[in-house]
Amino acid sequence: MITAVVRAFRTRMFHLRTCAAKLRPLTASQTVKTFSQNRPAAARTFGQIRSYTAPVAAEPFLSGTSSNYVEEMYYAWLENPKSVHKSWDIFFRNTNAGAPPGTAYQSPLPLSPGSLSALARAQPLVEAQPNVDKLVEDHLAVQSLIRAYQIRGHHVAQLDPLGILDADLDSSVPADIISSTDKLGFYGLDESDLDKVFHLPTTTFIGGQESALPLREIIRRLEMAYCQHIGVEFMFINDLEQCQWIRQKFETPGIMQFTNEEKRTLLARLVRSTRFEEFLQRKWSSEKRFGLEGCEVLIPALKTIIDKSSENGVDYVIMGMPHRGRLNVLANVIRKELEQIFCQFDSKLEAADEGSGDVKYHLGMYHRRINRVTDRNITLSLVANPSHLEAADPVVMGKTKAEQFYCGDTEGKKVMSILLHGDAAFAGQGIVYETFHLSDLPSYTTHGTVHVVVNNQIGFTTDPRMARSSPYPTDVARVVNAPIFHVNSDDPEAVMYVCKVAAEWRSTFHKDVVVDLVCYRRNGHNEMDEPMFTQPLMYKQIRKQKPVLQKYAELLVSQGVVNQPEYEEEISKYDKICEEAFARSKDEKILHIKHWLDSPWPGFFTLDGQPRSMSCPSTGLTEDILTHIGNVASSVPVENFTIHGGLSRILKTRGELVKNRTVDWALAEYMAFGSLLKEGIHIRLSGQDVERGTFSHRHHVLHDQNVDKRTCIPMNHLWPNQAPYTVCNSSLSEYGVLGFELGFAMASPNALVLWEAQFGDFHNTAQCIIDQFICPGQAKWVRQNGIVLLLPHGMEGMGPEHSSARPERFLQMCNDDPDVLPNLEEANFDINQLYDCNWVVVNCSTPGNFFHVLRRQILLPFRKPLIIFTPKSLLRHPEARTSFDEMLPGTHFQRVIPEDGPAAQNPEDVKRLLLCTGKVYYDLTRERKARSMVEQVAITRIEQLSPFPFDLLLQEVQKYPSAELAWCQEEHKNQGYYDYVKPRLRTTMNRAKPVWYAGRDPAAAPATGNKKTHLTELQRLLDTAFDLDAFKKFS
Ligand SMILES: Cc1ncc(C[n+]2csc(CCOP(=O)(O)OP(=O)(O)O)c2C)c(N)n1
Ligand SMILES: [Mg+2]
Repeated sequence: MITAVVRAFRTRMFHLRTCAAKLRPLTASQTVKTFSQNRPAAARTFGQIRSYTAPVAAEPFLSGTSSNYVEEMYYAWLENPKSVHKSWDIFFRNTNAGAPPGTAYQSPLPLSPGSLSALARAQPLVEAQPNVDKLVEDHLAVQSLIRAYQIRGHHVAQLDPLGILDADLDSSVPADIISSTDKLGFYGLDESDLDKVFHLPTTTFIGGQESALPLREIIRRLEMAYCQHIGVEFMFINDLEQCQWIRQKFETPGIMQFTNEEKRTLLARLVRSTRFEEFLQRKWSSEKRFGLEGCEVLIPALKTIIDKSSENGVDYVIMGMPHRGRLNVLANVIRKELEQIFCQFDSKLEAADEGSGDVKYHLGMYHRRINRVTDRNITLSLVANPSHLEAADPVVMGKTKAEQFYCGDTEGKKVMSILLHGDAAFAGQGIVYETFHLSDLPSYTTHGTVHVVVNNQIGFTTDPRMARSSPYPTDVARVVNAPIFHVNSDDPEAVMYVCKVAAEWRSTFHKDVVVDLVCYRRNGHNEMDEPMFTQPLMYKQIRKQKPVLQKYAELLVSQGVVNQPEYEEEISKYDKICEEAFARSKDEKILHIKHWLDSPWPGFFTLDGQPRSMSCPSTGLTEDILTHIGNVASSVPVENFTIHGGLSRILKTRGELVKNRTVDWALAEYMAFGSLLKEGIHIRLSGQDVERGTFSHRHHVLHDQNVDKRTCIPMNHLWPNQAPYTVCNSSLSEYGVLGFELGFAMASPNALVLWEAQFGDFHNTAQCIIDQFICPGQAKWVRQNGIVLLLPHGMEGMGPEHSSARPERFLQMCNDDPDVLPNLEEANFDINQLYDCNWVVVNCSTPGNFFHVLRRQILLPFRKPLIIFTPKSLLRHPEARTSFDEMLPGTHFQRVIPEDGPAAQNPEDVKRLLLCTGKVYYDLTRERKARSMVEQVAITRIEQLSPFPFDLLLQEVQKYPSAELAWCQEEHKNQGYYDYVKPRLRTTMNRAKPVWYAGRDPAAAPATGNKKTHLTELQRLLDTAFDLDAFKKFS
């Protein structure tokens, strides 16, 4: 009750303060000019002062813990004397009227009948005086002033080590920050108020043990907290506890203290960071390495975050970072053997692994070691990344989520991620925003990421003033209320402090936090690059800039924390380590990319990294299993759960299908998932609206129609001890979510991770993940990945936007050779082909085949990405059904479904063999039947487009010796599969026949927006497909 009352008072006071600040008329000194005053460069002295010592006389009135409460009541009373209890009204009237201490108080009368009239009779001791207004206004002004520093102090913090640019790209000083005494006028105060003592509100910690301070001291302490080498941005956070936590961390006098031991560790880490780059520069002066010079403090910063997190229970840190300083992070944070890094500079090194590898500053790493500070085990993993800046962000998140999931870390207490960013990329790349939006979603949260920005105030050659419209490069983080700690990187202790706070924030609140290391780049973009072409002034200053190691060493020597010989000894010790490793690196003749794996899969491969077999068992299931899954899929497996009437009908239809021993698309998917769950395989299906399914066919999450948010996932009620099923509607992001799922799939081979696009064409906003990770991932980084992409595809007359999942793009990126016929006699040809390919591309025409290919994905002894073009109209097509018979033990995924009708009985008489894939099959068979051409035309479906089933197609082609061969597709000629299939078909039959085309003409758009045109085009392609003279004119 009391708390509620106090809260009400506080709210009221806040309102009062804001209004007071707004309503106060501007004084003469507050002309427009004051709002854009230039920041006085030398107005402040920024020597670090870490303790606050000024003695302050406390006011006799209002002291102790109750003072804030009383103060708030007082202000409320000033606003409206009736808003407080009568006894307080009398008290305040007496106090303000000048009653001496001790006499203002009159005991409140007991609250009994009659007490109100007694109160009313109580008289003030003296009448009110007019100076009350000034007193109150001044107190309010000081509170506003404190708040102004908390909100805007960072704008004047000295963050740029070069002293050239303002980190917020704005040189003006906010009008409410006291950069000179005349600015006190903004608050209605003047110089004479500086020595007056003001009571401090509960929302500040600058007082330490004191509850009141002279104004002069208040301003000094605020400057110390907010305007030195740390700029704290946090007042946009809508959570009082979190704000108080941050205020306490930065305002408490003397809080930023380091022991001599900590200072020495920091120096040693700076030595390693600096000397590592110098060593590389000495040995390979003309090699690109994207050195860290100008931000050497990054290494101790990361180590501090890791130390602190380890102390708080974290034992696995997953990191993602761009090029800058990556080798240094590998060497000095992850502790990759130095010789392994150095040998990468040897161009004569031969690759031992399959694949094309990647440059040294993109490779990943996984390492388990003891954290020396905490003496606890810690595993560090740096995720391999492409050049595409920030693309690895969601991947790191997904991998982190998976590692948390598999070790039961539901709150992110054991596994965490750290993401590093460049300033230009952090501000410019939209994926940063998309990734932030995953950070608090139940199925995607990793319970807080620590972001570290290497803010060297330049992006390649571009000045930040040309590269972003936001004040800071970090503003994107504000969308998730992440606190942002800007820090001048030439102050290593300030950097360590904010890193420590960032790690504590993450372990306290489990939310994202940003450390913005404002630094510089000593060299060009890379070591070969001339920065003076474009940044002459900046680089003149940089040439004069003393390296941070030297500065800090001098500071510690002057403080007597180390002496010069000790410092030099530390340097030569590390140089020796580098030299010895360099000598050893010369013995390395072979490069094993597998030593650079970011996610090992223990036990999945043989010790030398090979699959345990080269075969795939049957993907069929017993009748019992099929029936059981079917029954659960068509029921509500919990009591008293009311589902929607429409859904009841859907489930009833499902039940009938099961009784008839058949499956449609949704049931086929159920069977595949449900059976894998039984086998201990975790399944995760993620994407926009996947729970119900965009086309309302799936319904994996049932919603109780009577109880809000009560849901049931029947898939999780299938078997005792089954693996968990995760199905999650995602945020509306393809790039972020696909990257996330790819990362999730990296963590374990024993999971089926699927991402479904709402419509297949939307995958193009995730193109970077497809082009840079999924397609070439194994070739570049050796790591296999079994992610499945479900891409709804098909020409249904819905216009250009929802028709094509762009099969041509995926097929163009397949690594199989169109002109070379593989050795078809090879044992396990199909599996070997799968093993060699970069990804598998399928377009199933039956639910049964969809079921088999999903199961095969896990039953294969290796992992490859699987791209599935999934249907829309076939989800409900009465012919698109599969009998249980085709899903029983012994059955397999059919790469090709050959013609099995009358044409196949007399193949010699067949005039045309139509080859197709996907749903056009149903249009073709309907048309063939209508034209009574079932004996003249054979229709064979290619279900697995890539790797291309050369072996099975050879059999098909040979089976129909007199038949013309035509590829039929509903997609336009320059799209779809034609360009992929045609050369391969010709290779299959040694170019013995032409491969004709029946389909739409080339076009720029994937489909027409006009339904009638769509139907006309369809009819035209069917006419061509069944006109046996259609190609005569060409032959
Ligand atoms: C998506 C993307 N676009 C462009 C590039 C080319 N590029 C490489 S580094 C770089 C500048 C990056 O600046 P910043 O993020 O500030 O990092 P810094 O190099 O300064 O550490 C650019 C534009 C890229 N790698 N990725
Ligand atoms: Mg930069």
